[in-house]
Amino acid sequence: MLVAALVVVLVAASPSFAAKGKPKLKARTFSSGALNQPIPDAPPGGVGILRSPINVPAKYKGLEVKDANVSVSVRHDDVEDLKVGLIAPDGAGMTLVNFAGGTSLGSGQGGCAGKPLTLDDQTPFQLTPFGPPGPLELGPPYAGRAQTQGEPLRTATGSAVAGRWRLVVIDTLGGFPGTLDCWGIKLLPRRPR
Ligand SMILES: [Ca+2]
Repeated sequence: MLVAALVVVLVAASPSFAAKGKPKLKARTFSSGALNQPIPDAPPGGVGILRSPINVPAKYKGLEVKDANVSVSVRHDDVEDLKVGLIAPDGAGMTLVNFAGGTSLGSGQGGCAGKPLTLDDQTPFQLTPFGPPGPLELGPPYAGRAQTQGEPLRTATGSAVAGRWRLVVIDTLGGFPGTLDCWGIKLLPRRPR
C-alpha cells in the first residue's frame, strides 16, 4: 500500500508526465549528416537547384509540428546568389535565406562540423549582409541564430512531423560554385487538437 502510494507520488511529480497523463512530447533534431554536396551553378538564363531531403520516420506519424528550427551549413563564393527554402511534408514552403551576402552560411569547414546558421522564429536577431552588424543583427558568416528572411518557420505549424522535409538551395547567378555541407531540423511535436 505504501509502495503503491509512493509510486503515485513519484509519477505525479515527474515532469515528463503532462496533466492529461500522456508523456510530454520533446523536441527532436534530425540531421542530414555530412553531405558536402555541390550546389549547381546557375546555367545561362536559368537557375541551379539542389534539393536535399530529411525523412522523419513513420513512428512520428499522427504528430504535428508545434515549432521548427532549421540549421544550415553552406559554403559559397557569393552567398548573395542564393535562395534557401524549406518544404514541409504537407507541401508548405518557406524562404529561409534570400540573397544574404558573404561566403558562407555558418562557420562550418565541411560536413556538420563548426557552427551552423540556425533559423528560428524565437530570436530577435535578423540576418544582415552589411557589416559591422548592429544590435540584434547577425552578419557573415552567420554562425548563430536569426529569423528567416522570408516566411517564418511557423508556416510549418500544424504540418505532419513524419515524412519528407526538403531543403532547397537555388543558385540564381552563374559564376560561383558552392557546397551544402550539412543541414538539420529540430521539430517540437504536438498532438493534433
Ligand atoms: Ca523556433
